[in-house]
Amino acid sequence: MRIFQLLTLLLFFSDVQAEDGYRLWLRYDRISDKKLLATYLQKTASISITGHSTVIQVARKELEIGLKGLVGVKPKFSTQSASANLQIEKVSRLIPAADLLQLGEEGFLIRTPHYSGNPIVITANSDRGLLYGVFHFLRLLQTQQSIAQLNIVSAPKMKLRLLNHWDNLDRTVERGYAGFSIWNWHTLPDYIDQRYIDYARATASIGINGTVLTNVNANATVLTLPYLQKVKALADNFRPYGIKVYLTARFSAPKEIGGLKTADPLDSQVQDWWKKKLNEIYTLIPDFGGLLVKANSEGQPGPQDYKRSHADGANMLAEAIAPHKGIVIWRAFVYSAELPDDRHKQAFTEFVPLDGTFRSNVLVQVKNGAIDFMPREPFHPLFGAMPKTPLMMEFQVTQEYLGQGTHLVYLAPLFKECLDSDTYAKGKGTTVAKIVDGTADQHELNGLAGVANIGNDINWTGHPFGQANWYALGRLAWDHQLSAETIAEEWIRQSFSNDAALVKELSQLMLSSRESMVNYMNPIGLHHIMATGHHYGPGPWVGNLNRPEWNPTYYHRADSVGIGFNRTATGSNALSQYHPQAAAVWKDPVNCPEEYFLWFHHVSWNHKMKSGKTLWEELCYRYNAGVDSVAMMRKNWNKLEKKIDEQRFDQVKQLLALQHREAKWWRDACLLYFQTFSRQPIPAQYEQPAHTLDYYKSLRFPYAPGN
Ligand code: GCW
Repeated sequence: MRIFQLLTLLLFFSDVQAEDGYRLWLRYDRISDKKLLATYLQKTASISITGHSTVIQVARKELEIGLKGLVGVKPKFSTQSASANLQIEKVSRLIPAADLLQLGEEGFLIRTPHYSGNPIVITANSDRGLLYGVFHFLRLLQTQQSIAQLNIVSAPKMKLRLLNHWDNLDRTVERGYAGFSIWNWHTLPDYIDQRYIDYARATASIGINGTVLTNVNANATVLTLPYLQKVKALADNFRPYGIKVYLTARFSAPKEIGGLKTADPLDSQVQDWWKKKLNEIYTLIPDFGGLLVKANSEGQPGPQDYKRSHADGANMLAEAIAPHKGIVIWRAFVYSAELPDDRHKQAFTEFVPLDGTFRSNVLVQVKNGAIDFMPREPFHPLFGAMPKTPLMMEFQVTQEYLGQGTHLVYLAPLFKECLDSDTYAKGKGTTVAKIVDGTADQHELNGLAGVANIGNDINWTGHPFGQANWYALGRLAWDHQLSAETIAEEWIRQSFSNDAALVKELSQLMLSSRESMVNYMNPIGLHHIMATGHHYGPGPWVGNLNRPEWNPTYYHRADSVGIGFNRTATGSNALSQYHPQAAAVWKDPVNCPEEYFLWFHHVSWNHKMKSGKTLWEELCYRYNAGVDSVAMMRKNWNKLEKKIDEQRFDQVKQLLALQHREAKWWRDACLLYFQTFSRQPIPAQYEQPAHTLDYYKSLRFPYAPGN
């Protein structure tokens, strides 16, 4: 072989081996621990798997890929369970019927029954359950768990576990920071990109069972036949992974693509149009999941354009989709330009009176907080306030206000904080999680969704650690009792390595990252003070936008006396929308946890905080603590150089430097601006701003992504 060819070949292989992040948490690298490897080899030496469905084929394929990588042997499959070491079978006779009962439709059981030799049994009531069991089994191996005596019973706590893509048909992604949309609408339906399959594998591996393909700021074109054929192609490829597709419905579609004069939900022609449209969709995609709707919000059309209510709109669609057993997910993210009331209160005011009027196949999807995916937000007062309506959770996985594509921010602590909050709706302990999973009010229909952070970047999420947020969303939708720590550890072990010291270091880095971000962006309950439009970086001075509640000045209310939004009875009284016991936590300025202080109170610059510092000093301290913690993250990351592949090490190193710079930018811009009100110096022990306030105000980012 010529030297040139050899070099090319070498280069090719080194490329293939490179950790570009494409493999996500499904890397399946060889088990390094020799003893474990021997056990795994023995336990998987022969595998029986019964059934022929496409779901079973996918499970087999994943075992093949997984075991080939992890133990280095292509598994031998048979349908004869008696002698196999690993027996994968629906409704296994080795497992008592009562145990199967608790698994429901999608759960699984992995057990080493003491009798009948020593096989491992993976069983479930459905093929989808088996697939989840297989993914879990592979996760056990990847995270190097003992599989000597297994007894795992796992069933999802939520019925609907969805990704919401805010992807447009032109492949731009609203609030997307990882390139363009992974859906290549132009080449669909003929061309099935391998990425679609790998997306389905990763998504199914964490238990997600539905994907809304399109942006909630919807385009009716996706409901036209040529596009529905493209949607069908995706649905056909996702079905074997237990993933249903959903679409966003533009409320004015009957006018825009149906030629009608109105989209009034009480108009019989409009109703017929939707019925026919849904028949068409279900003819192509018999298991189509349903429609997600953003209506009368931020300029989107909706039933209120015809003086009808949100329930009128949702019920009209729900009726049209009901014969197909589909559902309608109606978003509660509404606030109106005309209403002078605190935006915090508007969704509650609008939706609570509608409780009990929605059809049984409607869920109302509520963002975790009442404003908008802020770094820290109290839970949305709607949770617990609409007992007759299933409320679905909407988390943001893409990091619109949370560092976009440049900051390492692990979001599981944010998700958990909300899910574990006590609404007191049915007495102490009625957590948001219990409202959302349906247990508080016995809703069989229930679910959790996350706005996807996925794009066509080689590593899917832009920032390599963005993958952890996609992972965490799925794991928490499956089991919201998992801790942020457990999820981080699982993810690290699969995505980096099982080296105990590395796992510890990376966990610490991830688990502290959300609090750092809160400190350098929005400490002490500040919120919505980012720059206009693209929302990249700070913009607390912005006060000239048409709608009052789009202005940061509306939220922080800084003046010569102090700063913060008074939402108590002497202010907007948003607190009155919470259960009195929940409100009691925040109501009293003396006891209000300081992380929510300026969210609920207007506080004097000289107020003495728990630390003994004045509010102004505390603000300076927090912003600096945020920056310092990013400096610490950089230092700790650099120590890991020998333990992490070169490619990702370097990528994250650069991104952390960027994050450090941006954290300083947030700190300096915000402190300089708030200083114009506090009229006090930034204490000398802190690094002083590098530029003037005018400089920060002059910065422009016309092409910032995601806008
Ligand atoms: O957070 C805001 C975003 C919008 C988004 C909207 C929503 C899809 O800035 O880009 O629109 O929320 O959730 O509807």
